[in-house]
Amino acid sequence: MHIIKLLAVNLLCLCLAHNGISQTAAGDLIRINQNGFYASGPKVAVVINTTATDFSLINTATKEKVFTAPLKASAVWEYSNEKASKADFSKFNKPGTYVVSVNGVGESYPFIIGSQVNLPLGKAALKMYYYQRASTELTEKYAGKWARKAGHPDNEVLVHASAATATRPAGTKISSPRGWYDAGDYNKYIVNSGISTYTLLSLYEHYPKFCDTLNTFIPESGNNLPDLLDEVLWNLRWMLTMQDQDGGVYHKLTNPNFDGSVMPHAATEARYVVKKSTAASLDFAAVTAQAYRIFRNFNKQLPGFADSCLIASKSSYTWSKKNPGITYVQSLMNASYNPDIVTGEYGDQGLDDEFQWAAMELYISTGKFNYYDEANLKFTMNNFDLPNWAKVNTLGLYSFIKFRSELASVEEMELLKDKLIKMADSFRKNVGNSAFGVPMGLKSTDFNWGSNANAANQGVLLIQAYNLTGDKSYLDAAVASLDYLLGRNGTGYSFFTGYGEKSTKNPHSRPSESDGIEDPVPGLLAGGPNPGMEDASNCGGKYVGKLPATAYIDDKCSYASNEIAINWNAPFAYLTLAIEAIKGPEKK
Ligand code: 9MR
Repeated sequence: MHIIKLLAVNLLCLCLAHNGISQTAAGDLIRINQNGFYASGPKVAVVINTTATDFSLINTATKEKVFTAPLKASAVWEYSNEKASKADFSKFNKPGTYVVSVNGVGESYPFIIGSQVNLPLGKAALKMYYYQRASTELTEKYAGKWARKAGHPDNEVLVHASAATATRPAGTKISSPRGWYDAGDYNKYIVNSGISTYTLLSLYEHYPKFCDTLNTFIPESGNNLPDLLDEVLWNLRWMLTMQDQDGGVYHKLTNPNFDGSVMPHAATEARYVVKKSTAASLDFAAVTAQAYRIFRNFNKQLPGFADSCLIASKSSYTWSKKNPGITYVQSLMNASYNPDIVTGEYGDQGLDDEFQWAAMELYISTGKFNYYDEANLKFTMNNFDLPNWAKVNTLGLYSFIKFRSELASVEEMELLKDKLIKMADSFRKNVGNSAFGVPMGLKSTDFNWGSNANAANQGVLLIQAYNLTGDKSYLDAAVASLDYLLGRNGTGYSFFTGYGEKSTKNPHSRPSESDGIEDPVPGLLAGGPNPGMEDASNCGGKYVGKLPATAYIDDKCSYASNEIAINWNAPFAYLTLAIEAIKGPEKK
């Protein structure tokens, strides 16, 4: 029976090979980081549902078999319901391009072994923000075949009735240009800008020397600022325009309805700033406090800019204390004001974490004890968790850890360090425990809308633990998060456009949907598997996998699994580039 089955499989493979698709079939069964591995680091693939006992590496240039080793005993990954056998070739460290080959299965997609393997991806992840710029043309020089006309000047934005004040009544026009489009849609949301901008600024704050030399080839490249900061300024300057005269910050700048699938210049609906919210104001306060710390070192290039950030931060924090519970609930807002707004909500009912984050950043930036007291650290140690747009206080924890030597007065510093290490330990442990060898899936809730940002943020958290302890096993675990995102996952996709033979090709992103160019804009991280499948009706039965780690479709219909977003790319950019900053070029 067994032999008959094997023969049948081989026959099937031969037929597929004849049709030129055997590579794909085999590639789908050998899940591997399709970008590659550091010569000196761990290198693991997982082989699905196989009875084979060993695997080999083949050099794609010479066709030579260069390494053979046994497969590890298999285990079932509960999130994809697949039996996974690990192929560990960490010992093999010769630079080159290879495939993993398994008898009866075939060959994996190709990958490289080398030095600085994630540098191109990190730069592409940053360049994504250039492609997301509102209010500007993207020229061929910088955007290549993805050049496009300017869209959304946003210099005449209407104050929505929900945001009206005596000095800015409904219908007042304000100028609020620049900023990054949030995601596959063209709206600009402060809450989501908060965590995204912080994450990119942290990359700079944690690795300034490395970032100073990063060239992402944007129009500002070669001016007197690092490219990363030039890019962040595009969004930060927009954020600053979102502050009302009383210090509060508008929740978002948006059309009433989502645009159709058109290029930016063709999306010309009226735009509004809507109701000020406490979450937006506090996220704004945190980011502008952090920006002050970074840009005060560039006062010559940007006279007064850092100071304006700090002033803006303090006034939005003060506004939030006076208005501590103004949540953004779109249905309620639409019941009271016109026109109805139906774009992304970024609604958040729990604001303790936003208060804590803003207070922590302001304390680091000013040294003023009132912010330290208001951060209320003593009683909130259990409230830290993996960050996302709605849960932000762990970002403040990262900043405290980073500035620990300057924060001698913080009594809770040991507790904070302990908290970070405990969180990192549980993710690191999952690398050893999970059948796919990844931090992802510690909790089943890791798989939700934007799950890939959870994977990337787990990597970012592990990097903080590495920076605190110097323990290399945290760094290796962070690299495993990248392995997950680039192919060692329940779908076999590399979720990063432009990198990997089987990578996301049809992201839910209006420019990539409507530019008439086959290749998607490069450097976009797809949202990833999401068993919620909130777009199932939109995607007409196209989801094949429905399990937590397989509920993904590479189709532009899928905003719930295949959209792109600034808060998903940011931890990916941080992760790839922090790893590069730490490792540097490997010595031969
Ligand atoms: O990332 C957001 C996710 O956590 C929410 O579950 C989802 C539904 O509210 O919205 C996501 O954010 C979207 C935003 O509302 C509008 N722009 C696109 C964002 C990514 O899909």
